[in-house]
Amino acid sequence: MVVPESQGKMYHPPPDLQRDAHVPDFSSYLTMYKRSLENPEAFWKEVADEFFWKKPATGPMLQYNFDVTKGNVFVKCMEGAKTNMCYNVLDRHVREGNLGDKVAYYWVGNSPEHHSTITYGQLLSHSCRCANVLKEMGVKKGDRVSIYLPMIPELVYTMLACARIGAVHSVVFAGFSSESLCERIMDAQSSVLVTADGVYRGDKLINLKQISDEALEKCREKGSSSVTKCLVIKHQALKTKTGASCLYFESAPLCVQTPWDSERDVWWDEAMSDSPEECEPEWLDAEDPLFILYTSGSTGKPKGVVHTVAGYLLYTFLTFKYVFDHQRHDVYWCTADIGWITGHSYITYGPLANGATSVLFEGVPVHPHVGRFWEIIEKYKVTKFYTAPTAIRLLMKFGQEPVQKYDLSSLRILGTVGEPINPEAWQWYYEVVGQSRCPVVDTFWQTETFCLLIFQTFPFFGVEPTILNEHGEEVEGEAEGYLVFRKPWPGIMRTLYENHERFENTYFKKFPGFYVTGDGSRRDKDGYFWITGRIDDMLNVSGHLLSTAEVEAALTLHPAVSEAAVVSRPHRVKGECLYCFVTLKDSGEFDKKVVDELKRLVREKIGPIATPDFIQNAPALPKTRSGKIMRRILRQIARNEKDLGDLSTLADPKVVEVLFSQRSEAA
Ligand code: 6R9
Repeated sequence: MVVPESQGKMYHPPPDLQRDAHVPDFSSYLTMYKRSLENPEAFWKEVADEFFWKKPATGPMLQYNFDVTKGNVFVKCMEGAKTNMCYNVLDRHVREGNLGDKVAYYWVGNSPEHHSTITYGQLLSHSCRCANVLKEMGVKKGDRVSIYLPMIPELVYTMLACARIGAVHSVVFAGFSSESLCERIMDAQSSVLVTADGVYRGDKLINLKQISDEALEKCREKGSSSVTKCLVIKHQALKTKTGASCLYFESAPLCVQTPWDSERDVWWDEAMSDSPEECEPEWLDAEDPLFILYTSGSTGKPKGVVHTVAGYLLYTFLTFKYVFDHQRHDVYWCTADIGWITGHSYITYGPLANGATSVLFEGVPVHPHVGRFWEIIEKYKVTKFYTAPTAIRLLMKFGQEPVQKYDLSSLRILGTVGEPINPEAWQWYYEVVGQSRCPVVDTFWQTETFCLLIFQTFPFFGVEPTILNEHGEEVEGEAEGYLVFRKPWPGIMRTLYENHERFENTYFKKFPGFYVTGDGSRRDKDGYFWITGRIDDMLNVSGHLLSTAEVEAALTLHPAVSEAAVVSRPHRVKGECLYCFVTLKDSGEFDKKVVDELKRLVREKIGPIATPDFIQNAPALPKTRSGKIMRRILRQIARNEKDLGDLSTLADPKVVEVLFSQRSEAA
């Protein structure tokens, strides 16, 4: 196992983990990897053999064109085959694998009082009943269904129900505003919206039905009334003793009736109660769409990334199996929200395709106390745990004590995703959470790539990354530049919904013949890939290219720092200079001493060229709802540009005001 290079050490997995693993060592991995590139047809065919195909493929495992100058960009996997995702992730296990009684999910609510267990058999029956409800509402193959739900089991039932009848689901994270929901409903032209009356996130009540009503009203005002039915779940946490849905507001114990349109709105419980448990799957073409997921894109209209049935099934299955080394008795937990791609691939489809047992967690890491994650790991004896660097940095702030209160001896493998992980966070995750015994798997991928691509700084099966310079030339050996891919893998996106031109322009125009990720990467002398962050996060200081990620990693090595974000600011002499936003741990005080120490640290770790010109105290950083730092906004704060444009993707817009008021002009 390799770790961020600045640590300069190799960490090896414990021998028992290695002995029982699907791939026991790196050389076996390399043999399989080489085979996946040299003979993709045989490699993917073997994977496909794990699943049920109503009709076999007539075309090859993969066909594609990545070169815009030679015609339309396309990718096809197993053309001619017919199958069904829901059948493969549920019926196959229940009917053929005898897993009907195996736990699919341990659901854990926002409040520790709320929890339940769902077996594969129950998941199948709920999904079929929901599929019948949707059919009853007129949903047919190819129709879009928008899902605006918190992390409750009904979210998974609805996704699988759509997959069963060939409807295309579009899950919208339940923290988005009515404006964002409306935009996504309109783009997808969904005919049904599935939502809940409300949900508590921590101790904050989110009035989902009201937001949904506002979204539908906004769509109507904009001339779009595609949604004819709204299916509404009564959230368990909002049910009163009488069973009525009731929204309590913090300020007053007031029961507010859920807003209702009796023509359009249907209660889930009522619709499900007499819905039949049998539902014949719709046999779909391999290349039929499975879902649309809008990327959180920091600027412009969201992009409706489209993924298709067969390619997704193969890739989500395989990545989950190998990257987390899935074993039959594992209890796996990915803390992401299903509203993001990580949740689609590694809470819903990947684990289910493998017949895994997962934790489905509705809450937040610090409610009702800062040891919530560790408490859940202890209770369910979680073996594989997958989270984001931002969550690790948040929890690090509270020190080791909340972690050490719990028994985490069940843990075997830890994973991270979403951003580059800084060495400080990596070290804490490895030593404090994993007790220096669990490998930490860093996984790099994107909504567009569907499933993970590079893990442990090495590509996954079938994936061949390369690095291009500014002129689009491939650079060999040790190099840094644009991370691109010359060939597809089964799970790559196929298009942007109803906008193939934008798809080609965004990802394939810059360097014809390559899928351009938009990320930068460095390849070291051993051929490992180190993601340096979004290309637009690169800085050019006095002609030296620096990645924001490496400066951030240096800053977070300081014991008082919990998080840092670095942006560029124009500089008369250097062209650009570094402006750093630094969040201190609870105990830390932001003073000149810390600023000087931080500057020294960056100088030491990277070199004098990277010495920050500005370091600002940031009580919090502006983040998207999926936890990504919005550097665009930080850049504008650094430049004192007040017109910030669209802030709708921000989780907490108040952060921006605070940062403006504390701008640092001191060099
Ligand atoms: C899965 C997901 C994609 C962007 C991607 C990159 C960044 C994700 C990363 C990482 C460094 C990692 N990213 N994982 N950067 N190391 N392990 O997050 O998808 O929301 O589409 O974001 O996230 O910049 O291009 P998505």
